Amino acid sequence: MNTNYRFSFGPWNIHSGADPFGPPVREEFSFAEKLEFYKQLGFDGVQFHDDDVVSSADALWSQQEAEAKQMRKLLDERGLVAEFVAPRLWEHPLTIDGAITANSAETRKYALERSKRAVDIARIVGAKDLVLWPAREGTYMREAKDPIASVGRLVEWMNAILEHDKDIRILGEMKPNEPMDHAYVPTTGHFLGLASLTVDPSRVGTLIESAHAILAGLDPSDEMAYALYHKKLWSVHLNDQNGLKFDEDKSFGAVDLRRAFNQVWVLERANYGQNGEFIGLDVKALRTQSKETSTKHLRNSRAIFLRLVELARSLDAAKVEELRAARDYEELDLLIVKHFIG
Ligand code: GLO
Ligand code: MG
Repeated sequence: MNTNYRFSFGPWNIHSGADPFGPPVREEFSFAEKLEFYKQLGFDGVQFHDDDVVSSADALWSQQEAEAKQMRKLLDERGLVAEFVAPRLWEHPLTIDGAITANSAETRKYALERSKRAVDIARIVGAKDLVLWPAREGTYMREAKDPIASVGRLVEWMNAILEHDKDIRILGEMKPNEPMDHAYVPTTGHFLGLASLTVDPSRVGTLIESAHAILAGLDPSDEMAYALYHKKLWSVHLNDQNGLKFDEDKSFGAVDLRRAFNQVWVLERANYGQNGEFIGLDVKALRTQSKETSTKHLRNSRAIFLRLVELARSLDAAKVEELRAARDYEELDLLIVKHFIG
């Protein structure tokens, strides 16, 4: 049993509260200030986008290299580790209609070169994983791109990354929609199918985000179990989601405690974390929070996770087996609910 969970989050999880319908509502903490929150809140791992590490993804390598080394120093001094680097391929003027699957050859070239740079940056900050969240790799309308070619382009991108660096691992973080209407590779299962087509499937795995599974109409704990059976669950983005809306990134367990419990239970049973995997959070503070109270969602998500670990461990496993054998799921239902409400 893993008794020593390690937690991570990204600097974007402390934010100024802007949404598509309104501007920021609180002043942004500087990156230096954000870094100080990690240990204070009980976190050891930092998740990065490439341009969280370097000031510009388009700058010269000499500048990026110096900035990445400086970041490594800041992490080392604070006893923090970089969990992963994700190339932020969805904000650049060239990637308005996607990056890896864009119709424009110039854009696809940009996406690949930038992603290779992200791998080089990962190496310097000490992260062994590159996360691919294919934000705009889909369409607003079916006729806009060639869907078969698009799938192939994702495989070609993975192959080029795997060949660029012999140690890097790629973690696909799949999401069915938003910002696009439909993503080409909407779920973990889709992604693992593609992973098997790459030049080195042993270096391609997944990061599963609770909200993304829910948006796909799936149960996050079953998605995690599926990846765990494949030995491909290399990170998670725990959070919560109130049904089929925009990606809410609510605090873990804040909407559906039982659904959160089942994620913890499946991670516990698989001894998740034994190979250094992080409990990553991808949570957003509600827009209504003040600046001073805008890190509570991180504190709360971590605390809820740890409380659910206790509940997973104190659940009467023999009783669960007995009720499974008797096929008395009404009684099992009550056992679980009583375990929650005492
Ligand atoms: C958005 C994603 C996003 C990623 C991050 C790292 O829906 O969850 O926050 O997790 O960019 O790849
Ligand atoms: Mg995420």
